[in-house]
Amino acid sequence: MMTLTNCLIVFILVSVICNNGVEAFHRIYPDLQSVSAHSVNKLHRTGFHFQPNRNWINDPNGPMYYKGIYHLFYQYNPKGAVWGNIVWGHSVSKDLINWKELQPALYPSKPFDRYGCWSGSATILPGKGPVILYTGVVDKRSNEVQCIAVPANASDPLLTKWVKPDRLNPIVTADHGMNGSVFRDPTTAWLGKDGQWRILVGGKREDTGVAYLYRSRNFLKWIRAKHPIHSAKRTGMWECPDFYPVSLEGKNGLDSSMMGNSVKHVLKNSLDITRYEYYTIGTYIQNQDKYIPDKTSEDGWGGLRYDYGNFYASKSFFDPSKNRRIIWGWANESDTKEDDVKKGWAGIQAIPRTVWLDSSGRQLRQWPVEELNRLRGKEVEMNKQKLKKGSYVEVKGITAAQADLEVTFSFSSLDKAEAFDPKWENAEDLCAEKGTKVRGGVGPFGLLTLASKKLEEYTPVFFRIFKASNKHKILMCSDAKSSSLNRELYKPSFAGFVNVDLGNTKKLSLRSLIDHSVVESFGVGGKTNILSRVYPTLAVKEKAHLFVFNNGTEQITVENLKAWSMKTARRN
Ligand SMILES: *[C@@H]1O[C@H](CO)[C@@H](O)[C@H](O)[C@H]1NC(C)=O
Ligand SMILES: *[C@@H]1O[C@H](CO)[C@@H](O)[C@H](O)[C@H]1NC(C)=O
Ligand SMILES: *[C@@H]1O[C@H](CO)[C@@H](O)[C@H](O)[C@H]1NC(C)=O
Ligand SMILES: *[C@H]1O[C@@H](CO)[C@H](O)[C@@H](O)[C@@H]1NC(C)=O
Repeated sequence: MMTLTNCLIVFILVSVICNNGVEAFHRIYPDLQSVSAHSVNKLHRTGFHFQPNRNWINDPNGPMYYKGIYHLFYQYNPKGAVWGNIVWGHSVSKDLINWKELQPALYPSKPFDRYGCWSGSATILPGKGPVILYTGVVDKRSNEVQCIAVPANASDPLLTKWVKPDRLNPIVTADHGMNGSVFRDPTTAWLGKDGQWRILVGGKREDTGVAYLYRSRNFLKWIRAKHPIHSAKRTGMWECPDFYPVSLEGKNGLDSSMMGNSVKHVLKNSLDITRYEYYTIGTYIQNQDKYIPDKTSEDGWGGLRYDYGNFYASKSFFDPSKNRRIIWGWANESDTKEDDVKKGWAGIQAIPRTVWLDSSGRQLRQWPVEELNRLRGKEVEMNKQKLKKGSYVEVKGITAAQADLEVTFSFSSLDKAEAFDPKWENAEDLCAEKGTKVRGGVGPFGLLTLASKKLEEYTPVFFRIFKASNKHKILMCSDAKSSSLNRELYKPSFAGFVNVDLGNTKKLSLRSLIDHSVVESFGVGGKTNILSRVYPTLAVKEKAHLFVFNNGTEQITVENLKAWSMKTARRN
């Protein structure tokens, strides 16, 4: 007898096979997208990472701080746990951690967004209040236009109701010669010294990724600049561009319109081909509206990443209440569509991260917003714990499935570091090849998170140090290979290199946020970050364990480790 679930699986397989390719991720599951979530399976739901009460979410949209309230919108399917029926879900918070879910803010209601209200951004107009620019999908062939929505009542701090003025919309359409089906995701606007507002819209010309620039004097009538602000060959569609200034001094964030000598700019794009995000740091020449990445900042998929794991379609905003810039990023599931339908939900947002320019000027750093620390409960510590080759020690006394942990490891010598083979360009391949099981010289050492007691399952987050011709190469991995006994999962060996000089200090630090089906890690003060989605079968709830380990010949010392049980954030 065929159960309902089996029927669903057959439907999914058929619809996957028959889907001969809209955009890589805008996959359509006609049979599933309106299968409503009857119940929500809590086993792997997060305790403090944002997710709505049920159903599918993807990109964070229009984050902002307004009248004392943080607003987060997100691509949301109100009818089911796979992508489809896309509206702007809306949640509000006073602290970026505890959230209240409101009614969707934008949903298809007009000819210019009949087939979807896709991603976009908020801009707060001085003296007037917020406006939203978003992508409307006008037809089944995914022709996209840019639209404007304004609050029905800008005095309402919750901004519950939004209107889309007919006489203005759409505000931007693809010009002749542009491809309207790859034309989306308007940025927050910034105001130039010449009194004109500017926005970017992501696009593609043949295989060249493009960030189109538009200008407006009144925010209503927008004209495309002759040249895009930037483009790069062989990078494919640029989704969700983000463009903002960072300060050369200190960690403070800047308003998007800030210019001057003490400022660099960041351009981030989400590459639809790889489904990862990349950024460059560079110079913005405003009178020519040109952005030139620094020589040390590469365009495309050899470039820098916010996160070397599961993190996409991110968007930043300036928070004037604490003078910081914060980025939100979406982390999709690593399980199957069938699992998602069964569990009634899919997609989370990463912990909001403060972002600033590293003192080297060559990369960004990120750190969980300080408000997260308020969820820290019971604390345990470990000091000067020696880890010989092959040893592991349990961090006991906290809820290991819902925890925050900060640790500093030290070692006295780098002599035993393995030689680095220059052909290991790809950190992920190297992590997959060596993992935690191939013994090394200095490392692998780090954490075993979401581990079952006898290590049938675990998600290791660790470092491994190599000696290259003129310096050391530090690999950071978050390896999902052994994370679950369930075979039907995507289990990548996510990894990145960390740019750090070990010369004097011989120390490496790590912070990991562990949250049932997420391990979100920040290496060396947020220089290299990796978010993994994992679904243990044994290491769940109170059966999850946490260890520190060393599988290299060089002895490692846990200088200091602090770990906290994390309370559950309020979400209703
Ligand atoms: C607008 O919102 C404010 C603040 O919530 C409220 O006092 C006012 O009555 C609202 N105006 C309308 C027309 O609803
Ligand atoms: C426009 O882009 C879509 C999506 O990449 C592609 O399938 C289509 O062929 C493009 N159309 C033209 C005219 O280049
Ligand atoms: C450490 O290496 C040994 C030998 O390869 C292996 O059996 C063991 O599983 C490794 N430890 C971890 C935590 O992977
Ligand atoms: C998240 O899911 C995995 C497994 O299905 C895909 O391989 C990724 O491409 C996907 N990521 C995004 C950003 O869509």
